[in-house]
Amino acid sequence: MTLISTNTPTAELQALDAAHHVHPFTTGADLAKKGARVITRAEGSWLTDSEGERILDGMAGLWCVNIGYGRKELAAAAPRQMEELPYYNTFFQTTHVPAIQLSARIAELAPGNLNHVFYASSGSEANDTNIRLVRTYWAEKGQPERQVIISRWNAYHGSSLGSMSLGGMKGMHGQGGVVPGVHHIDQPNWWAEGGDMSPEEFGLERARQLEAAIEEIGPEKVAAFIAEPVQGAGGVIIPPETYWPEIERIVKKYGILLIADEVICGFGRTGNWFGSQTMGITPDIMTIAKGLSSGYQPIGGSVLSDEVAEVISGTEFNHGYTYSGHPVACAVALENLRILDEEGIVEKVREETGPYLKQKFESLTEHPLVGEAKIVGFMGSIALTPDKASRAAFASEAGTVGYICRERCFANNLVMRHVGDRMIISPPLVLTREEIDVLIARAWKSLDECHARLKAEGLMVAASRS
Ligand code: PXG
Repeated sequence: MTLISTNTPTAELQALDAAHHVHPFTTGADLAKKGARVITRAEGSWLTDSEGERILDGMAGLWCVNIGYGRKELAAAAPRQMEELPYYNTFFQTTHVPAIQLSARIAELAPGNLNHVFYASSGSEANDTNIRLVRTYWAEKGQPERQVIISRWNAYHGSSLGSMSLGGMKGMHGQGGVVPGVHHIDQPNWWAEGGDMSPEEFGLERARQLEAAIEEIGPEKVAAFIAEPVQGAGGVIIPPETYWPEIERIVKKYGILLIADEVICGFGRTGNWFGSQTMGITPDIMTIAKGLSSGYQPIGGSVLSDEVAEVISGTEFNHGYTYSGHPVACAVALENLRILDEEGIVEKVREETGPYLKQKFESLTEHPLVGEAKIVGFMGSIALTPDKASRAAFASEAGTVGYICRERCFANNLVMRHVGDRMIISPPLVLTREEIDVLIARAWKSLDECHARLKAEGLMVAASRS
């Protein structure tokens, strides 16, 4: 075996990585061109790489390290639980203290009558659970023909076959096909798709696509509508204010279940414990993961309303994962929730650092390359454009400019992702005012460098409007 450590030279680590490690959402060509950046340590909101560079993590890992890196309390919770009970399952009428405790705590934090948790190890698994769960729910209610789940184009609900089918990423659908019974409507992305409508008109138009879809499919065949309160991986798309109230009216009118995918929005990201609270909606089911453990352990789940849980418990739901309610993951999640609560981190995002970040982030619209800058709590995005007035897209293939900008950010030791030609941030919720200033300064510098390169390469060109 080749023995390596964080002291092994970077090039050697990268070569071994490229030789044996198949990465998600990464091309072999990119890895061959430039090896993967090797992250060796992290503390607070800062990463350290194998070259000793300190990088500000504007994405909280993958939108998950809400509490920041390096919390000793979480690190201590895992071995403590491992020594007491490293594993036992929650199948066949058994349970254990960490799963009981965490379920009761989530029930306290979740809004309304969302009082019951079915565990998974990830958001993808939890959304797979949701597909089977809502169909089983309707079968139990004597309406087994209610099979169709309506979702949205450009939604992200996970990467497993079921959750990916719920999602609306066409590039993913093209790799391996989709499961039947999912119908997609358009997303409420006013900047890119709103045309000449006002945001308010557009929000209503997009919400009413749900009603049209239900009528077209047949209301007796529709089981549920699933959506992220604020789309994350789709580019942090904050819907117009008219959108969610109209969606609520429609799901209530037809009596279909509303699944809020809170995998990113949950646990403080939008300034409340859940994005549903920020958007003012009352879902029947919430998908949770990521911030539940701040990424320190893989854990996710479906939070069910009293009514949904009661119907499901009327049958034996033949579903579950070996690691559903894993005791170590539950113990770490509990410690994470304790700290988020006791240190008032969610309130800080809502009342202190969130408003400060909003003010600074929105000032990026003064940059010549930036059209809109939208942010809720600690998740935000900017639209890059060659022409602000017309909200034009670039003539180059979508993502070309975003990729250049992301490369500049990375070179300036800031992790800021691109989705197409939108740049997104979702930093740890513990980011301080001083760190917010660093983030904005590095973003501005990266935008300048990107802009200079676009001008030099003749890429500041608007696509013709179709
Ligand atoms: N729902 C939502 C809303 C998500 O954002 C999942 C479900 C799936 O969770 P798991 O734990 O199975 O990954 C997600 C995950 C990105 C990116 O690049 C986003 C996610 C995952 C990986 C990358 O934006 N979101």
